[in-house]
Amino acid sequence: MNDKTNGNHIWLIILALCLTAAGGYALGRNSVPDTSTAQQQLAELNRASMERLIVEEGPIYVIGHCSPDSDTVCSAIAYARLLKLLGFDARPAVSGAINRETAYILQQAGVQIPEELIDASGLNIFLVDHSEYSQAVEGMADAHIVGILDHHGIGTVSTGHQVVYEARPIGATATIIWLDYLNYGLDIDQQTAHLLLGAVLSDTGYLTGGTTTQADRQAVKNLAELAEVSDVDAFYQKLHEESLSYEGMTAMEIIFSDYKEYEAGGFRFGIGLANSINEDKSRQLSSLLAADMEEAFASRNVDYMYASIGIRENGEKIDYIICANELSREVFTSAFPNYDEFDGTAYIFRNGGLGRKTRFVPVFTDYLNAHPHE
Ligand SMILES: [Mn+2]
Repeated sequence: MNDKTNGNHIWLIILALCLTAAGGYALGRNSVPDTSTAQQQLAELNRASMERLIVEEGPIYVIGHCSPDSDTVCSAIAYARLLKLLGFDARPAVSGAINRETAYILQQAGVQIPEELIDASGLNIFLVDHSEYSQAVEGMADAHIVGILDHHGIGTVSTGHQVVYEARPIGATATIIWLDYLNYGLDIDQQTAHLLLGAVLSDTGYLTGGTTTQADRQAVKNLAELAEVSDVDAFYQKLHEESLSYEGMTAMEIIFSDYKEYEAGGFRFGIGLANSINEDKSRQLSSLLAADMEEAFASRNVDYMYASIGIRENGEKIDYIICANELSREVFTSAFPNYDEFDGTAYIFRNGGLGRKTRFVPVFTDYLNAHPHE
């Protein structure tokens, strides 16, 4: 190799290093690279598409579902910040007390618990993580819905006027928000990154859940950098421990800590989720919950009610399903005749379990629609 070629090589290497550094910096900062006018133009067009958001007098409240989980709460805060960056008067809100896991994420991120909204009537509302009146705060039917951001099936909420409606079949609403920041060319601050990271980890079970996509994996990588969380494993471990801690909670509080209601075929049904570390603990928890299921059922206006206890052992998902009463049991076993075991209290689903979003609700909804209310 002569000197000239060698010199060229060095310059090429220096150029490549500069480009890599610039690209890395731009990605790390989550901003649109200066070199890409096409991307800048796209970001401007995306921002422009939000200009005519139809807002009535007063602020926009960004709010998730009742029995709020980490995805719902963190998404509300992160999306309210995005709307503010776009020039709107937006405020995050919650519908009910937050759980331990969410409290831990907020505390780590250094963010306050959003204000609690009791009644949505007459307010501008941007819904995140749900589109179902039965899961929404009181008065939603009389609210002015300005937008919906979700990763579930299309619910009952409807409007006559134009809205922002963005739904994607991915692991977390927080991942959609991460994508929106990218698409609008907006920077994600460290606090927001911390919130979104916690939410994606929580909703995807650290990227192991059935709804996880490449977008969720990339979001976790990027958000961990922006949040300066160097040990994601340890952060998730702590979240998981908090989510498993039912210390000092009554059976009723556990049943309703992550509880959602649905409508299908003229019926209403509710499913509460709980977590456990192994099958022994699941059996203990299922007898504790079973004792109060009738009372839980009586406290809500539903036709059927269930509690589901999930375990993730060596990457395998197992679910224990408890029926509130005889009628709930009859319909359940007709819709799901292929359970692996019934231990006298719970129907056990091994080999992937019976995920609420991925299997339980879609299959049960189809069943009820095929056997509607007389
Ligand atoms: Mn979610």
